Amino acid sequence: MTRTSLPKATARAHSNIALAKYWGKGDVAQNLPATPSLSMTLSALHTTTSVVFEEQLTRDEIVLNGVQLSGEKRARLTQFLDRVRTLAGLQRFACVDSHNNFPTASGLASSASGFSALALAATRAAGLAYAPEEVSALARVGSASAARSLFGGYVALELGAQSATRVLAGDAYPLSLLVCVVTLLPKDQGSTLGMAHTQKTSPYYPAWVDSAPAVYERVRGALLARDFDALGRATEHSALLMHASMFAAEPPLNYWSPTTLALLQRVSELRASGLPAYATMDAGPHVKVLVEPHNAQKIENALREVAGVKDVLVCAPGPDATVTLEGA
Ligand code: 2P0
Repeated sequence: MTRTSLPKATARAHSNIALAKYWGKGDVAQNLPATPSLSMTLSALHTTTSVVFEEQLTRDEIVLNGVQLSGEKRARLTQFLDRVRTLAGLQRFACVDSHNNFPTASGLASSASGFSALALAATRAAGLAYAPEEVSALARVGSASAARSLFGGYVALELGAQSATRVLAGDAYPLSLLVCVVTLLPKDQGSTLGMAHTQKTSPYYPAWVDSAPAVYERVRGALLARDFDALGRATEHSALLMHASMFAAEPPLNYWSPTTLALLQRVSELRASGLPAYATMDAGPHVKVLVEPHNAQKIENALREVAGVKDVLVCAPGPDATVTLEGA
């Protein structure tokens, strides 16, 4: 391929929600997590990103959901594109157009699907024929949770690993995750700063990092055994351990709203009434509820009735990230 015929690459990556959480960095420069994590890729939430490197551009042009990015948000993405340019020996700037089909930067893992789609589209647009694990390692540098979004089903980012790996295919254990949307607004404190603050000021952070590997093993073991209750209990425990470390930061890092608590209460009541359901929360007020598909409709109906719930997005395990090329 000559440099005048670089293609436009369009990638789609699905968001993911960690059942065993990542929170805190073991190596900031390489963006390696301090905890192992395991997620479910989400069928209903995705980012679509096209990238083309063009000779006539004098800077990267980056549009997210129809709006030109500027400032720090743009800088984070141009730094990532610089890395791709270096890897490809390329000097051209890029035209990037990205779209999320769900609220951005609100605790629904838009950075996971976003950096995953960008890593896949940008490498292919730059002519780099990377294997999925190499794209995953690159995406991780942009945002660690993005390493997991390259793969469908259930995916782990093990402690110290450069890239994520699939633990189980989605159709081998098709659970449902009900994403209860509590706000459409972006969060006040992004994950990267939030975890640095927790790491620096929370006396519970070391306890979180110490306990995370055993909880990760519980999540992984229960998933492989298809033991729903054990999986759900370990999933809730991971989320609450992580949030406890945030609450104990100074000043506290509280991503919860009254609706978050009302949803947790409702999940607990549903369980007591014989409908197995388990909750997890990320860096935002939304509550994601893990259920078995045959109970999903009843539980969804109950969660929609909780005051403050704006929507419930029903997800199955999502697919691998994909990419198409035009003009190659
Ligand atoms: C996770 N989260 O495992 C955890 C649970 C949020 C709470 O990964 O600094 O956007 O870009 O590597 O990946 C969100 O953190 O952070 C996240 P960076 P990222 O899904």
